[in-house]
Amino acid sequence: RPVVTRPEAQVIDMTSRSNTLADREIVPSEQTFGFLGLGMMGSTIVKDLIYTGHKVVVWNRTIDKCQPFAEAGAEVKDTPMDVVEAADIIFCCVSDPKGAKDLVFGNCGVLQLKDLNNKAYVEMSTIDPDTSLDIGEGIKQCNGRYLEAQIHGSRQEAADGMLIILAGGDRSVFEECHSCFKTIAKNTFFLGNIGNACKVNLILQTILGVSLVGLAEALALADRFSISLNDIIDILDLTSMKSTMLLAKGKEMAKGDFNPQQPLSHMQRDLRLVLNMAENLDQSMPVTSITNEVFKHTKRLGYSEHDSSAVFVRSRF
Ligand code: NA7
Repeated sequence: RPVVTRPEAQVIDMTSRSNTLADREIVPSEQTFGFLGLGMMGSTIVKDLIYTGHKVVVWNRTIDKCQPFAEAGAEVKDTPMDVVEAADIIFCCVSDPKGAKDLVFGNCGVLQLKDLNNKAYVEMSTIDPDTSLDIGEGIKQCNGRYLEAQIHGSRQEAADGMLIILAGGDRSVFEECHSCFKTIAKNTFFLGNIGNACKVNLILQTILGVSLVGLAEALALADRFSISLNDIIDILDLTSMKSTMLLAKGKEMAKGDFNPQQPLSHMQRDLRLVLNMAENLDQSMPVTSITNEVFKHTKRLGYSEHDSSAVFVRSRF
């Protein structure tokens, strides 16, 4: 198996601002916002919230990642529970459903506080509807309010303030998050009950995952014929099939540049969640199943932390 170089560690640039912020006239909410999880998405979001004048309290499992935010004016806490005590509305943005549940139900988690006193908890980590229902139930049983706010978009779209927010659950929380959502997103949708936003987000990810594997296989075939991939992309651009995503990902595949905008491990996690959802409904999804296998295999080849477009490498074998 060839040795695969890990992508360079991404470092958040605390000085960069998205161009979109200048046009949005954001009046920051007076409430204090807690933030659990300062990965690439969380960091990008918190940076812009601080810049637009929101009061922010943060926690991250690896504590070192909090330092630049402390310097930028955020308060740093030792545990998720401490963040909940200090904030009115708490956002969570971690890798997966297990991490999201740990932060709520685990030791030093949110529910250790017993009485949330009408505080709001907003789940931004990509999760499945059942996990969201469990978290929502736990929060409500402790007198809290719950909103799932799934963030659809790449790390670059987060940096540009161009995410799409898909929300479900408590409408009052959705309204109270208005200035935060306006800071980070180009559109927000309130989709009703808990679970609906998770379903919509995972359905969109299914379209993305299946499209990427189709693109990768087609470009790999072109490569076998020694047809220039750039020519294929230029021609694709002139057809009715063109889309910003297909063109951007095609260019990345042609260059072999898999700088993680949407890490491959996240894409495979999403497909796994989709298939579990479908399983519960006896819904047949043969193409998605194969797509999941393709991403799983690419992960095994060492491309977990690369962009999802690295699926092209596997197609070329
Ligand atoms: P990253 O950059 O991989 O960051 C993942 C974050 O999740 C990071 O802060 C991790 O903490 C944290 N994490 C992961 N597992 C846990 C557990 N078990 N407990 C606490 N914290 C945890 O991902 P992104 O920021 O790109 O994406 C985050 C979410 O946004 C994801 O669901 C996307 O789909 C949308 P660490 O720094 O490793 O200590």
